[in-house]
Amino acid sequence: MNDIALIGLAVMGQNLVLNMARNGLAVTVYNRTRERTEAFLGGPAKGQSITPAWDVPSCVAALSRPRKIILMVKAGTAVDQLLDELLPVLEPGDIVVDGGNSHFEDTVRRTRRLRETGVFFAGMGVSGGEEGALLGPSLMPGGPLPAWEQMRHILEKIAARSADGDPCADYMGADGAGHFVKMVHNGIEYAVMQLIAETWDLLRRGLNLSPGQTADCFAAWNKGAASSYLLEITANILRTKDLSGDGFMVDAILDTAQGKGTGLWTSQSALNLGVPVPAITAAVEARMLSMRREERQRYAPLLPAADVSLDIPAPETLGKALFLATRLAYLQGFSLLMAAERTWNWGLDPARIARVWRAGCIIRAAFLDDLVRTFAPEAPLSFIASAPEDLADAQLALRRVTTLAAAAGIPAPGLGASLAYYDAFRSARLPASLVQAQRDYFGAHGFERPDRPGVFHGPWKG
Ligand code: NBP
Repeated sequence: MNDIALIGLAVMGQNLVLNMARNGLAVTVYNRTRERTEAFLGGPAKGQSITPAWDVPSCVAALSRPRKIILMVKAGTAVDQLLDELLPVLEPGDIVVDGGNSHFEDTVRRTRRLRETGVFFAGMGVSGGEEGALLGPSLMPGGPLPAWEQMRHILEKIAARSADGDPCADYMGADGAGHFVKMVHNGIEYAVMQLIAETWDLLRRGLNLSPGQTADCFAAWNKGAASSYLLEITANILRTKDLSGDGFMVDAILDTAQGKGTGLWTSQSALNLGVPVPAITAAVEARMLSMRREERQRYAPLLPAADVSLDIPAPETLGKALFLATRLAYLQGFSLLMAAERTWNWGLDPARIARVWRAGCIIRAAFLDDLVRTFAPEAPLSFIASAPEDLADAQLALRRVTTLAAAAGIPAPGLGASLAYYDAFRSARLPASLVQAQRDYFGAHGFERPDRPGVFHGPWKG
């Protein structure tokens, strides 16, 4: 009898299977299209403790009880179709883990559906791309606690390990918690990628650095507390030459960025929960604007350019600004996670989430160690404000960099949104009083006063 089955042998599924086999697990694999299974067994899986199944019932029959099955299929109807096939041959106590990028609301629905059958359904976020799946991903399982208790020894074995040896796999909480955490992970990923891209644009167009110099900047910033996987790969990307020409690879790539929707889901969920995540939303919108390439090409020569002179900041200033904006993007993500916890009581724990993001995933970053130590859910900004002298310097840098962007006419929506978010928190009084007055003027919506209780109306029309 095998330990576990994996269904869905595209790139992520194959690599997770190879990871499990390398860690001593006996794995049964099944894929809807037979040829994919055959190619896998004849190729990368050759000589490993991996056995094929050619239909769902024989896949389940090959497993020891309770049966453990991981789905790595395209998110959406594929998961529901597989559950329809699996349920008739599963028994109470068996476990189905959905490791795809499912929307958390689908996961909540499926968890409820399976609860009635006694079969456990666990939605699990998986991050790290193909390489992570093979060498050690960050795993964010949610759903019923007994499913995690049964799966824990397997997931901890195949997960990435942080520098202090902790496995980057932990229980995120009930129902849709695992997929919600993965969705927010991807939202933060969108934001940080956009912040890096804007900073690169400012280095090139604002400071007129050569491609090699921009790569050197990102490599230099990828040190100590500021180091991260995304900075590391950015330096590597910027140094890569286009083998079919004589320029750099990044310049040969069409400037339209797409996405699979998880950034948009994060913004939508944040709006639904009433939590501002401006850096994430700016990143989603920046991708949308990038897709309007024809219009940009058409209007570029027609719209007047900026003509403002200012002191150009040194590249180090951009590095400091980027690091602060990056931490503000994580802060927005964690604020969203805490709002989800207040709404659904899944048991989300910011420190546990930060711990599983320390290795294996795309947003792994050295400062997550600090975040694990200092993050206080009741005072999230204390994470940013914990080193006031550094902050004084960093906020000045972010201010100078957004000024450069505005003066040079280079769009930097993520950096600008991050600064506005920061400034909103340092404004003891915001102009919302005028908005309330306007609402009361035209709609008699009423307003409150800080000096006395009650709801009031203004003497607007005499
Ligand atoms: P894909 O997302 O491209 O999905 C392909 C797999 O889904 C194939 O095995 C395919 O079987 C199967 N499938 C489909 Br499509 N419809 C099916 C159905 N109705 N019934 C059964 N199987 C069906 O693969 P992937 O890129 O390896 O990603 C797998 C999951 O992991 C996705 O949810 C993805 O969002 C998530 N994820 C991906 C990454 C990444 O970096 N790629 C990272 C983290 C998470 P077939 O061979 O018969 O067509």
